[in-house]
Amino acid sequence: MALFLLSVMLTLCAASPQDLSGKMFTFPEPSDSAHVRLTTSRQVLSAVTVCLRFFTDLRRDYSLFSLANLASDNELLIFNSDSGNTYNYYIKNKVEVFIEQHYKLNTWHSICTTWDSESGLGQLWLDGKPSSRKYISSGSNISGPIIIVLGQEQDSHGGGFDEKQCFVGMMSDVNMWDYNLSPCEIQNYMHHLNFAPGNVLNWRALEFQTTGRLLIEDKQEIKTCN
Ligand SMILES: *[C@@H]1O[C@H](CO)[C@@H](O)[C@H](O)[C@H]1NC(C)=O
Ligand SMILES: [Ca+2]
Repeated sequence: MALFLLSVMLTLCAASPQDLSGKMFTFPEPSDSAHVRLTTSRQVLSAVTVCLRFFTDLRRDYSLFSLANLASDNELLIFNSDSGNTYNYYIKNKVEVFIEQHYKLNTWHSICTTWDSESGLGQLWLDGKPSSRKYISSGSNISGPIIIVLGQEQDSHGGGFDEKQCFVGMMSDVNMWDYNLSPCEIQNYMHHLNFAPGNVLNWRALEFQTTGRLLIEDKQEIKTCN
């Protein structure tokens, strides 16, 4: 009976996408457990774009976006290292390093990453500025069962978290597409203009579960108050 209720609850949670427009996830303290698990029905991806916004004062390594499957815990991983100036972008456990990605602490930033399995090229756009396009991995798709985690870095399928790599701060506007956004679409995302919402993950209809101390709050933006 308990198992039955649990499975009903899990089904209900998974079946109710939420519109998080104007909201953010707040990760208020380091831990090896607090995280958001994002659910998608899409399990085979021959190309991807991930875009999100973040705000932090971390000077250590941390994960921004961790997608694992059974074959690799770093199937798609956006990992900030070297005191914030370098991004390690993993696809299928292969990594390319993107240097000189300076950004101010205590400020909202947008980041988008693209990859496609045909060319194998990955690219990163920090606050709308492109990186070099670099070869990471080609010839096979990202495939399921996919587990996507915000706030922690997976070293196993859905687990293996390390407090030293957790995210502390705020995150918002997480979207993922099964194709590469054009440079113009990335600029539109960055400037909060019209863009096609993610067809793999859509911030306006997000299916997720949270674990541990984290909050969904109104996004804080400094605007003129009337
Ligand atoms: C990747 O997935 C696409 C469908 O999304 C499929 O057409 C293609 O054959 C797959 N490629 C490989 C190498 O499995
Ligand atoms: Ca990992």
